[in-house]
Amino acid sequence: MEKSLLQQARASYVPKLPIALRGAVGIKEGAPTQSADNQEEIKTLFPNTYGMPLIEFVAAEKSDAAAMNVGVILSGGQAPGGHNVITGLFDTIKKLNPENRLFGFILGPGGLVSHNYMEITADFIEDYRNTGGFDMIGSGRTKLEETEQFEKGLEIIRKLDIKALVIIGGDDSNTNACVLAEYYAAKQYGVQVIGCPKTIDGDLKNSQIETSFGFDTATKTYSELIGNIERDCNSARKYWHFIKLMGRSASHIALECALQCQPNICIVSEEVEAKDMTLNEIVEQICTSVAYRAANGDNFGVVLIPEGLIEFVPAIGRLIAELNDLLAAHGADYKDLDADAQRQYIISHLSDANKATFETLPADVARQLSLDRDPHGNVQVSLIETEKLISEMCAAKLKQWAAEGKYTGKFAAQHHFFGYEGRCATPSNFDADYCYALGTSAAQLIANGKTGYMAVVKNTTAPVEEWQAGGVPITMMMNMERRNGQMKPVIRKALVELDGAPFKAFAAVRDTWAKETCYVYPGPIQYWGPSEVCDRPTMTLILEHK
Ligand code: FBP
Repeated sequence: MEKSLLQQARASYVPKLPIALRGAVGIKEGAPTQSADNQEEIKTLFPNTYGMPLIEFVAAEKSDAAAMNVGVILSGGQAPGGHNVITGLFDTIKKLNPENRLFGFILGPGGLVSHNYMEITADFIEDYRNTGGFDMIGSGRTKLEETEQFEKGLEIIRKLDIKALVIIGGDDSNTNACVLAEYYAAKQYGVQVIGCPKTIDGDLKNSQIETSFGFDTATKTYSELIGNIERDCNSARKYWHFIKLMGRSASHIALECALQCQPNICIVSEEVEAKDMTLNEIVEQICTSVAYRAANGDNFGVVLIPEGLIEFVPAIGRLIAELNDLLAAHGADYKDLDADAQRQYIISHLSDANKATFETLPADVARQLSLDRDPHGNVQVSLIETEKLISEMCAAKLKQWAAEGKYTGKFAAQHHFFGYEGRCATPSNFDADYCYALGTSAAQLIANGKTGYMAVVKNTTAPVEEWQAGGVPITMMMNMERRNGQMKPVIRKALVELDGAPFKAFAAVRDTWAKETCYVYPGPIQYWGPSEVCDRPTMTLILEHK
């Protein structure tokens, strides 16, 4: 691998670890836990892994661990820091016993089922320390949920004498990790399964998980780009920039970037849903800012749009729910028809209210909503050009306002989508340290015989030495939700809370941002330099833990 100069210098960064994980590690067990909701159903579905206690790691005199081989899987979308979870895991199992071996399953959970793996060796792993990306072993979105897949996986687990699997993934992948842990426990196979909280989306968090890894680096990367655009926009003063930001459902990324960059407008999907807003009302909100600023001679601005917005507009959300059921029950009847015939089939099967919504959407957006789903049943919102849809609707509204004499400015729009460019960025110090600690914790959970746990690290707004590492039973985060037309046990996704500190901080100042030019230019992630610049956590984390 040819390495850039930054990569070469960054390779020697030694991630900081919480004190409890630096030497020999012991565990402290808390009280039994309960699931987030639907306790009786979750308990019945997970009889072997329900109710386990929280675990905290503490410094110990010495720790004994039996020899063990471990398998690791990267699952779902890339997030900066994944490689450091693996280096933390590798270094710890080797420290526990140099004979221990680590196997990586290639291209995600599918690698376990198809027995596609490689051994991660000391030489090999050196090239990946503190690097972004998941290219060390690749990632994939295969959903592990069938008994046949679990049994197929067991064959290779037995062959490689693997004691435990570490699944590094988001809410869907950790839900599957929990199902797998329960299955192997019920069968008494003696195979442990441990999860790690990954996703740039920041929506895998709760009372026990402060943040998912990758959110810090991805939002800092986007904020650098948004700040650059703001400065360009404030220099030329002739464009409105519509920027769609990744985050499949929750608006945490958009909100964090807004807090860092202070754009004129940031739409928060959760607010749109709570206020039962229509697309037209969102457009009016933006146009009001455009018209106000134009009256002051400011024909420029920046609008942030979360990529999940479309699903949160209540009328469209109701349409998607019906489309999901239709897809589950009759998808096979129409998925191979041509585009027009598919559209007609769908229209003829929808309820009147949803049919009306479907017919008003541009054809490509309607098609995306009705057809393509990822293996977990999610609408692929990254493929929908919401930023163009909204800016075109704004242009039409402003034209109408101009005709009515309500607006006299010039409106020229530029469009951007920031998503993939943040997912593999070189991890910030925060993510490099956090991920290394998560990998170390996963190894310690395995060494202590735990299964069905997620590795966690808390108190992350304090200096790293004061971080608290441990494990949380995955069942504790679960509830029942409707997926693909059926009620399923899943990890509850954390959406932006409208009474939470980050949203309130934003809501308190956004009217000023909409009228004036208050841009902040965060600049690029810094890896060396003053700690207040290099080690600072996200504003979301700081505000949530004030
Ligand atoms: P995960 O939930 O798997 O971490 O993925 C997050 C994400 O980056 C979303 O923000 C985005 O909508 C989606 O993945 C894009 O998926 P893909 O990489 O398959 O295009």
